[in-house]
Amino acid sequence: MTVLSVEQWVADTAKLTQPSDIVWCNGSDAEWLELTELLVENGTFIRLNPELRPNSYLARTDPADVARVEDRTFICSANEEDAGPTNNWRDPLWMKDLLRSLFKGSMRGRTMYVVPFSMGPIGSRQARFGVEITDSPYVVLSMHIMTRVSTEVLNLINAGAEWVPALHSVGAPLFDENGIASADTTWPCNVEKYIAHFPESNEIWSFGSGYGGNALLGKKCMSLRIGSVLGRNEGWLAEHMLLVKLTSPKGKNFHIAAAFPSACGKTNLAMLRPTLPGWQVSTIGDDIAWIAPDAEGRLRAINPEAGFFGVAPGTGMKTNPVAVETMRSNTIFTNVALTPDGDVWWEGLTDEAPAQLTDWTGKSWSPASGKPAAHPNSRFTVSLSQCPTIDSAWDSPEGVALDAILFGGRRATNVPLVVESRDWDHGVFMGATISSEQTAAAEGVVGTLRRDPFAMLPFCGYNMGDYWQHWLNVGRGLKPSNRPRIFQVNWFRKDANGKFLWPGFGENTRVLEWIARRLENEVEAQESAIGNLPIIADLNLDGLEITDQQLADIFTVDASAWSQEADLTTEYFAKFGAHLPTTMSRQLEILRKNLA
Ligand code: OXD
Ligand code: MN
Repeated sequence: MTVLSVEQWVADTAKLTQPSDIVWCNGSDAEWLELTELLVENGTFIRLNPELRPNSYLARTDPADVARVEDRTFICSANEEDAGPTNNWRDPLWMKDLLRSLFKGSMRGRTMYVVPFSMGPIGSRQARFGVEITDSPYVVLSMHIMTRVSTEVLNLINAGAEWVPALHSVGAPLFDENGIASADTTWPCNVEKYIAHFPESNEIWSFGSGYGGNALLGKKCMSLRIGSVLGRNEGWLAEHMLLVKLTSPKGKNFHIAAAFPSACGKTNLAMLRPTLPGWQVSTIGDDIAWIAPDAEGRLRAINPEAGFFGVAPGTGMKTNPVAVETMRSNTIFTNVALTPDGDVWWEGLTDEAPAQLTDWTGKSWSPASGKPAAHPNSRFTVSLSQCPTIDSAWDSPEGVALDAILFGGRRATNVPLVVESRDWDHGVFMGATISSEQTAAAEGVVGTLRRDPFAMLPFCGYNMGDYWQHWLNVGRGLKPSNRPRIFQVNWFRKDANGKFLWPGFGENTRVLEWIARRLENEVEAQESAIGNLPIIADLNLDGLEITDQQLADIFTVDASAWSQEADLTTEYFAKFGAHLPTTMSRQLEILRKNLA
């Protein structure tokens, strides 16, 4: 689809953005060394104590550039309807004009880096290539970790492979058009931000932010928004899912992909330490899975990423010891706190906060400061290869054959701990109706449902109704016996007093064990209005302190509460008009009939 040569694109972009220098990146150790030294020198990076945290760095962002900016994220398809009611749409010609004016001279005085990268192992039929142009060395280093940066990618593109042009500028030139200089900062960015996607030409243009998914364009922009469009066109699925291998005490392996909205503990589940003896979880990915039918009619999944970009707060020896181990070295930390001996800290790393810290804004901090030392969205960026529980297949070009798909939200009510779909179509309905109750005023009205279908709300690059139909179509193309079984899980149900009913974390293995036993047809399930529930006696609850009442509560299907939820789903589905698959309306009718 991309007819442009990389060379021509780089030349055109340089003409537009006017950098002082162009560097073609290759992902080498020498490049890492050179750029880390540059960033330490200019103050963007603080080198952490090499004895405590070898080859690791702390970056502090501008306080106005700390997260993905969903309201500044745009899908620019020719027809507004193709972006659908869940996306911010802009006319592609209008947006290109605007972006050209913003990018004009935006790299003056800076170096423009050209970063050829692969999402997925180079050589995998499921991998896709991209080239990111950026004026941020922080982005280049993060791309080293998060993707496979290599000259081989450039050679393959020059030999004719498809690629996605991904253009990024922090939007902070060091000179204006008259040559008048502005002072540099340690985190250059622009108050105006645009994260724009052009699904008809597979292009990404990102302006004004240096942070995370706004700037590391292989991640949400390419692997999900553009990826979902490529998947629709080519017959595969680009998903916001973790990917793990579960191994039973008998040595049987199950590959599981799981979609959860952001901030529902995906990284914790991807690195789960089972509490049940003999069970093992090995990690393949914590955020994104690319899933495609293979020649045998099964779904195979790869993790297109090569690193973790995990949320630091709440990650500690109790909640996720594997993540803590993973980031002992070779890690970029962003917006965490600094200890007096040159190491990092964040809320939840240890039970007790150190007496003295430098907080994420660079100010002196003590537990009496009354505010968090690390930003709530502070991050660690580290290679998958450093994860002690990494699965041997993480880098395999063939990926893994999927056995089960899990959908989870953060639901205090209604949704049981685990429920199995009756069939593929019902499973797609479960995915389409994922939601979380709002827990903070900042998210909306507390207690109302935030819909996050397939956990893809901010990440689907086309009309969400068409995306559901695509899921239905992919399932229809598989032999029924080959289709992964679909389950809904909910670790967050609460009792009447607002207390969590389920301990979560490592204890979630008990749910995975039941799922594995279902996959092996070892246990029956009981039908309910919303799907197949476990027979309580089949759950392994050995050593778990949970009362019969709590167990009953966690599996209660309250028909009247579910009817109210079905009404909300009717309202929600109406937004999609003619793009709502009839199968989804039929599933909603089945639900209503079952509840009656
Ligand atoms: C993420 C997210 O950062 O989903 O992975 O927000
Ligand atoms: Mn995510």
